[in-house]
Amino acid sequence: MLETASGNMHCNTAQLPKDFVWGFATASFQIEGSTCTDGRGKSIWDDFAKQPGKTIDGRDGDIATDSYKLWKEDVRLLTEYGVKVYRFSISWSRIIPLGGRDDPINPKGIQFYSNLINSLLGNGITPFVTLYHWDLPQTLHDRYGGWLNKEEIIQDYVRYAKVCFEAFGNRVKNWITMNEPWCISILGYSRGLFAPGRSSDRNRSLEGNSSTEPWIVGHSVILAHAHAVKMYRDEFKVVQGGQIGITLSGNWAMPYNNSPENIAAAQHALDVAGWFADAIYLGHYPDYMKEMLGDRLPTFTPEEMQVVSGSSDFYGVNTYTTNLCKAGGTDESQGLVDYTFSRPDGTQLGTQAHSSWLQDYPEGFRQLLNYIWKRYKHPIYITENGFSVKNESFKSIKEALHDTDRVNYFRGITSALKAAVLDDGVDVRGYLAWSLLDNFEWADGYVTRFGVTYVDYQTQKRYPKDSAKFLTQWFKDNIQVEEGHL
Ligand code: BGP
Repeated sequence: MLETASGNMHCNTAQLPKDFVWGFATASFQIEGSTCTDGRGKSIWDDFAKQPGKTIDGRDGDIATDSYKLWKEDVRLLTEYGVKVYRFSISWSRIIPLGGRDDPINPKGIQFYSNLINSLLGNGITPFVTLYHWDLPQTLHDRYGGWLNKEEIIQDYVRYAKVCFEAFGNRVKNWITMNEPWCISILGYSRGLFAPGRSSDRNRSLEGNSSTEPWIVGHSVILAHAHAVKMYRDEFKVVQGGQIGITLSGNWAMPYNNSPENIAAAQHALDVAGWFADAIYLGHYPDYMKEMLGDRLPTFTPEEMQVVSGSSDFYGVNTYTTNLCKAGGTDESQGLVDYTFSRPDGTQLGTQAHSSWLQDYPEGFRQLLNYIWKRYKHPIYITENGFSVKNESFKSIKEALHDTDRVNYFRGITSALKAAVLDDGVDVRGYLAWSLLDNFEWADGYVTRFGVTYVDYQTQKRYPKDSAKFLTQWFKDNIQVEEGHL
């Protein structure tokens, strides 16, 4: 564990390097809507979100923030906020509606993203493109079980990636293969909270086996990622000159107190994140995962490991909070370590967000960055970070625009970011806040809002919140200016 980093967090006046990039992140299913438009095929989230009880407000992604139609408005906001980069994801089933390697490509899907990319570049904004942010084509799930079928899914994913590199790689130089494999595996195949909603808990799902499926799925995701990276490096990188990597979940874990069991529990929480990171950056699964899961954890053949090891040019991390970890309680063999936000003396770690799993603790953010840098030694991009203000959906628009808790969150985070980069020497290359807009927050429907832009879902009108202004100003003040751009 690293020592608390709060000491000199607020006294650093130097600036981040001039090539440091910042911006916002979104994901296709969370913003696009128009799920039946221009030949898009179904994704596993389309029908899942419509099943009773799967989203807390009973709403689905059919309209979302209507960004398939209103994307120019989104680009206008990005320009107004003065970002350098924008991270969005491509909907696989817009590009290849049936998903598979022999299935036809949809020219209208290609055209949509091509227009978006051109518009971003025309406005001086660099695209960071995620290939997979959880919206698997439904057909692939129906045909062969999707991520459960390693042999099939690798081939289909690699072909999809190739279509994207061919269509957009002349303009896109920053690729992210997968968003948060932990969520794909654990929330989709163990807890049944995310599509395809499989779980051993028969109150949640009629199908699934939580003790085996998440590990099989995680393994397929790593291999599909690694094969796509290999193909990119072999066939595209030299000509196109881009970088490619993966984005992993990464909340900081601290022991609840100094008991050896709780210290171990905090390390176990980090090791579960290491399920993907250790394989990709260190070339093996963490010992803890191997001990915990035994032969339920698939193994890599030496040939597979050769493809997996080193298969990321950078470390993309989505990080939101810090957990105080406790031994026992939650079943670690399901990849879940029990945690709390209440310290032993009863005080809270930080301000509570609307999301039950999120409190504001910027020191944890700095410690996480140090941990990743020391352990994995790859340049870091923070590919998501943000805060859902409590009950924002129940406030008037006017009130919601003054999102003070989010501003305070970003104030702490940006200060910790600066300390990590300038004082600790962590190689962070970019920061992307979640999210540009309020959007469809998966199982939380539209009730939980993470946007720096308020979306009125009646009119789809967008309104910048105070947090947008804060981030715009902060990055303006805290990144060195390139000569000639004063
Ligand atoms: C991340 C996802 C995002 C976003 C965010 C907020 O894990 O990559 O897509 O949704 O979490 O969390 P949630 O939507 O669960 O409230």
